[in-house]
Amino acid sequence: MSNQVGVLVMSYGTPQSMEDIEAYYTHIRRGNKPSEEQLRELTERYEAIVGGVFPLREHTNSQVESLEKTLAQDERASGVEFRCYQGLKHASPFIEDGVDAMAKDGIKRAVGIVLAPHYSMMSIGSYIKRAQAKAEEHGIEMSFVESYHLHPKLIEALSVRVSAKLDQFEEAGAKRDSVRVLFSAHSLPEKIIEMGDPYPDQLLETSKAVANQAGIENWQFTWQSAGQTATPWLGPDILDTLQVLSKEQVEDVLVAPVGFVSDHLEVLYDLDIEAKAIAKELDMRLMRIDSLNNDPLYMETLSDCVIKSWQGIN
Ligand code: FEC
Repeated sequence: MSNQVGVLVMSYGTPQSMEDIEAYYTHIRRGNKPSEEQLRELTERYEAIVGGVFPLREHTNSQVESLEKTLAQDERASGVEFRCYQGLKHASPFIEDGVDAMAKDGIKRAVGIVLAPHYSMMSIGSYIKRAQAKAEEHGIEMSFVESYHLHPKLIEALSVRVSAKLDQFEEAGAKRDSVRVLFSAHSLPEKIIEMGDPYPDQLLETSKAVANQAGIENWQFTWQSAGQTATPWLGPDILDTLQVLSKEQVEDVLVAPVGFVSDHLEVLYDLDIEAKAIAKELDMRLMRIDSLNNDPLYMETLSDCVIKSWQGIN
């Protein structure tokens, strides 16, 4: 029997090039092409952050590569070769392509994990559904990591980042305790609440755990990057939160986007450009924690979850 175990590492996906933005956006909109105005608006956002390579592609590639190396070094994996395959939700190589590649290599057992720590049926749930359907076609036995939002190494990596930026605030003359820490994540349509989705609670749990570990009390949670659709999305949005904080005379804000693990559009544009511009108008100082990208503690979080999931099917 082969000692190879496939690891399907799933991520949101980003266009390959500027010409690819329309196809990418159409995929996100489940086959409906965006209007010219929507396409122009998204293209402009990418133009503001892309210097050749789309950042999310670079980070996903490097996370998949680093995870494979981290797994190879884990003693619990001795005698087993974990082979990582990339599967993207909205771009090539798609989730189904990743599973096809595993089948082509003769993989019979695999673990699926998403580069996003919090479970929602609209995010992780849909990644898993697609991977499972394809794996069944190929007769691959797969288990999945559904969330890892309280993994001690993830919490440590995030709290170290929060503390490091609070140090910077202090060095710049701010009082540590008066910096308001805003934990944030991608908003989703409000209907997920009625559906009993664990996403909002898991995000609050991560925020509380990081706040405890970093020893901070001056914090709150806010949403970001909501879509423009007719149905309401979870709020308050970070841009509105900044307006409220300004009225409360808050001068220093540290954003910790704990729902994301990489530098990409929603961080590099929505926070670093859009939110920073609003903060400037309001005469507030806004900083953001560094993204995890391929931080060793994050890689160890993923590798621990993969191994535990594999042990369950082994
Ligand atoms: O850098 C990049 O190229 C991609 C950045 C990116 C990430 C990301 C993560 C999440 N999304 C989630 C939910 C939704 C829902 C819709 C939606 C729409 C977009 C659009 C772009 C986009 N998302 Fe995204 N998301 C990223 C990018 N997202 C671009 C389309 C334009 C726009 O609305 O701004 C609405 C779909 C619809 O119209 O029906 C819902 C969630 C995450 C975090 C979990 C994960 O990574 O899977 C949830 C990164």
